[in-house]
Amino acid sequence: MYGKLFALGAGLLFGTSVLCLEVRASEPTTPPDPPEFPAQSEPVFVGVSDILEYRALPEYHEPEWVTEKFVKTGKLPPVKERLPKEPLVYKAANMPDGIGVYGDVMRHVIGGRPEGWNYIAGQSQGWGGIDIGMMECLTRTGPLFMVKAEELQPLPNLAKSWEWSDDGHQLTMHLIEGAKWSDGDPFDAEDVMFYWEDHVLDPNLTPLNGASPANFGGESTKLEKIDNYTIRWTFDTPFPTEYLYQMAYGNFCPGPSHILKPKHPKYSDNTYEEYKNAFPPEFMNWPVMGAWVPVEYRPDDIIVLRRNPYYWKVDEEGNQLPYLDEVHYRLSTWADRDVQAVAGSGDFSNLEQPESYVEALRRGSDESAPARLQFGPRTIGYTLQMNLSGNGWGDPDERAQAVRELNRNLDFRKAVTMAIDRQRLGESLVRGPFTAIYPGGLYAGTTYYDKESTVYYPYDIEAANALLDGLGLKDTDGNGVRNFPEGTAGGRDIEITLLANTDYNTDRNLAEGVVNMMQELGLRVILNLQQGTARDDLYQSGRFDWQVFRQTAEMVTVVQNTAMLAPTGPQVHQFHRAGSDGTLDLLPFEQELVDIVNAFVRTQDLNERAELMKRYQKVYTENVYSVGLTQYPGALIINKRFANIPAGAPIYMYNWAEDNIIRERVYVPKDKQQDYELHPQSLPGEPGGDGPIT
Ligand code: BQZ
Repeated sequence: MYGKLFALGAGLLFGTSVLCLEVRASEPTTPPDPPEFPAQSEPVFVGVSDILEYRALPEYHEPEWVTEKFVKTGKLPPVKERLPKEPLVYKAANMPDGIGVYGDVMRHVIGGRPEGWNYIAGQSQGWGGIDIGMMECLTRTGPLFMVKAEELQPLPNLAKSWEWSDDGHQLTMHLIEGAKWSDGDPFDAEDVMFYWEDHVLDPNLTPLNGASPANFGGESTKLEKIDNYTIRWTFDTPFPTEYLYQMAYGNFCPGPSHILKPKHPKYSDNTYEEYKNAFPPEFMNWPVMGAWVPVEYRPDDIIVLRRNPYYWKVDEEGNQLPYLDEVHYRLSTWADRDVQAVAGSGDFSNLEQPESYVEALRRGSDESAPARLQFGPRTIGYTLQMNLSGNGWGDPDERAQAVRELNRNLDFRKAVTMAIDRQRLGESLVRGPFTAIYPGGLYAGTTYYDKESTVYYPYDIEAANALLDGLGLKDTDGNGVRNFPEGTAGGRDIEITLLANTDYNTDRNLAEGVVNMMQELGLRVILNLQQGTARDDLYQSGRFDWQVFRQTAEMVTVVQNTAMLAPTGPQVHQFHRAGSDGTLDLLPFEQELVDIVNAFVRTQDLNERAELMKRYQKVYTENVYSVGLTQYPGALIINKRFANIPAGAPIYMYNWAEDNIIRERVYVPKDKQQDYELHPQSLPGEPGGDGPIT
């Protein structure tokens, strides 16, 4: 009693906040509700069988010029022979504008750059939809945004059907029969097994997007070839339907084994580095299962792709897809993608950097604007991730190791999260109803989100400083920066490197905001700004203290990349991987998260799943597993001449919009077609050849 009165009196007397005399960390609370932001259009929810099926049709068609210039001249077999016995058939009733016509181009602009075509050895092609369109996968998830909840499960794709054994431990998958790579080589189980055995299971290789055994249940999971078109999985746990999501883009997209195998170290004298780099971007006509094949590459300028003559999908009238004969990827910047899509010199963008929103909205609102904007739900989110490895991941020096020890301390993470003014941070990107305070963890507005399970430590710089005082982190040399305790890193100033991706203004702006806010906490945060690919390499190898990170699908849908929700394997997690001794030094709450995620995958009971994700959210946010920064909606910018763009297509949910809109069904009505083709009436040539043939 008297203590409090004295404190009050003393406080009033000395004009300091009475709180600072008996400060405690702000009471955790639940986050404020995000400001209303209705998505501008809603999907028409359907069942999987309303979208597609696999069946033989009475007749097939192709662009007339293909018949005239290629089939009649003997350069290509007739289209019927180029298609599987039962091609994938897209149903007209699910096509917003019905059966399409051939012709025209989709002009993408991207901010990445191609390293080469060896996607399954970990090479990036520059993102922005180029890999999504080339590398087809066992199942498909992008279009699931339009699938009704009671039927939600990954779409068949290269795997056309599957069934579980009675005990749920085996999954038999049937591959599409008679499909061919774009150079005519048969697609079959050999391609699947080469990907699985010599890439996912090979510890020397990590396919792009990081597929590892942990995505499929760990080392105990087995995959075997039954015959050319049948594979069989064997899992420890019964009915792990989760893994069907992992068999989609990102984690199970086989490569052309007939081209790759001879270069793989297991079958050649190549090193792994030589194998990974054996197919540079200059290698034209790279065989794909996707709708378009790279036929021209001009560094820092453009990649041009032409229609795949063996593409294994048709519409209900038997027209071989895609409708679009050509696709471009202009090699520029992500910000320029927005500008060009709005101006009409590009055709597509995921408006995902809030700095561009006001101008894009202004330009897009004009009746004569070449493109339309379609805002979706708040599925873009950023978080500040701390490297939580204490046993050597990324080979830290003494300073970095000392930072990691702080990262592993809950009071330190609480201090950091309470020193972030999220309202100010969001408004620094864009004013208006777009950004929302994001505490970290699962996103508000998504299936498994539960507000009451979400712990939010509000902005409170006094309490934050008191926490660091309590950790004995004093500014011993009076230069405004706290010092490590004596005996740690020589008692030097606490300097923390912050990794951020310079490909995006948003990443850079958020990182600069964090740097400024940490100054008030007496921490010197030093920006480490890296271009996309370099950033990816640094974070994947653990060479960072902190990083500003745009979150991936698992925080939106949970059912995808589920294994990545916690360090469920040594090389799975974004900010905690195994140290040099191969072990994961998990903190107790991390082990709890791992157990929750593993339990989630093991059950199909929807109520149990919901309860598990409430626990996940509680453990994640009360321990400040990562420091949420901001969450906001994106908008699809698409040129108005395109037809068959599904209503309510989000720029990011189960995948990016480049997958969600099903580009192989998109077309341009004849009267709106433009003359953008750079290689009209040509087709891909021989793999490694010098370009398209006419
Ligand atoms: C969308 C996407 C399609 C990767 C990439 C890029 C990489 C990350 C992420 C996005 C780009 C676009 O995102 O920003 O709008 O077109 O490509 O793949 O950020 O650096 O590693 O995860 O998807």
